[in-house]
Amino acid sequence: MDYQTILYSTENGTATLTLSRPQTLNAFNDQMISEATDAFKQADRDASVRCITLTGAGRGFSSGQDLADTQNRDDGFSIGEHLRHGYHRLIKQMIKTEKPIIGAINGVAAGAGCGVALACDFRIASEKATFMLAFSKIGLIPDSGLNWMLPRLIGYARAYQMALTAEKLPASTALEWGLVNVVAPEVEFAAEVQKWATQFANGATRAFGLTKRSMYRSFDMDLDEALEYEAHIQDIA
Ligand code: LHQ
Repeated sequence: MDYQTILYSTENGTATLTLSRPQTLNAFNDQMISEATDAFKQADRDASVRCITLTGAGRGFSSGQDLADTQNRDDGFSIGEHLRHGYHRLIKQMIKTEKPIIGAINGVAAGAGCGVALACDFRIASEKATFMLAFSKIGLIPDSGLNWMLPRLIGYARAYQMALTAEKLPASTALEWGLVNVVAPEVEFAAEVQKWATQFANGATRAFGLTKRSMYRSFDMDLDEALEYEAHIQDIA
């Protein structure tokens, strides 16, 4: 697949996927959702890829759904169907990709862009990055998995606060709240991302993938089931 809205490259075991519609702060149109989903699939299948980095071109990570694209539609557009056929596929593909995905959050991650950031496994934020549940400003509820992911990551009180206020959460608070793993000054950001990507790409890829699967599965399990599942997966590892 030739990509027009994202950049995709591989080097030294790391695939780098760059959302590339900088004039909109990398807002998702249908094509970008579908190309990003395809690129994650490709990275998952490619045995030479052992770590994936997701970032944004220009000053934003992603501003979420391209609102201009949605507003101009007169084709019986349903948000529910748009989510089911677009973002749900992307988010599920990211979760089922059994390789660590680093979210290199270079700037604002708003709306569905924040959902995509949270579907990454390890988040490195530039000091300039912000996280924003923009939905309530346009009368919507958080989507793209945010209602599932965010309370698990930072607890209900803070997650609901983010939804109600729709304010930009600075990177420093995101770190304090456990929304990101690392914050780096802008000048050191690229090197920091590179450092972690190299470390993960040189690690136990199969075990990293199985750990991701086991941790996600544990969300739906009681302790007995989780212990049994660990034993089963450990045999595979
Ligand atoms: C944009 C966008 C954008 C298009 C900035 N679209 N152009 C799912 C299914 C279906 C429907 C609805 O939603 C969803 C899920 C969602 O994601 S809902 C949430 C959608 N996102 C938003 O509501 C965020 C809207 N954007 C903003 O609030 C601001 O742009 C943020 C806070 C992200 C950044 O603010 P600034 O740094 O001040 O930048 P800016 O506002 O000046 O934006 C820069 C340019 O990007 C500007 O274009 P222009 O031609 O004037 O330079 C914006 O129009 C464009 N842009 N977000 N989502």
